[in-house]
Amino acid sequence: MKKIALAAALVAAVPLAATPALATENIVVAQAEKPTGQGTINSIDAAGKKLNMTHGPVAALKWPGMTMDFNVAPGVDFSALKSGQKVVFTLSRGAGGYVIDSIKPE
Ligand SMILES: [Cu+2]
Repeated sequence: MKKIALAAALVAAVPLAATPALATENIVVAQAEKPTGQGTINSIDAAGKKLNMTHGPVAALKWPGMTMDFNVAPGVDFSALKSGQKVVFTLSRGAGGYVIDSIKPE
């Protein structure tokens, strides 16, 4: 009877061991589908690679609409953008929080 009890304990342990791998997969999926939003640019700091925007809700991050400053990822060309313009954008997570990694006129 003792052997059977040990086997049952080993089987029961397998799902626990698999849990970290599943969690990692979920994180990869979340990164592949970038949070997307719409907004209106209030001001642009091209040299500082920043802008201020009033954006609508970002469902993927459960963000409500708000006005805030954003850092813009290196390599993003926003020279065609201007204050007052309506845009669509995607975000990616950087070391200091979310940054705009693509942005274009709506
Ligand atoms: Cu915000």
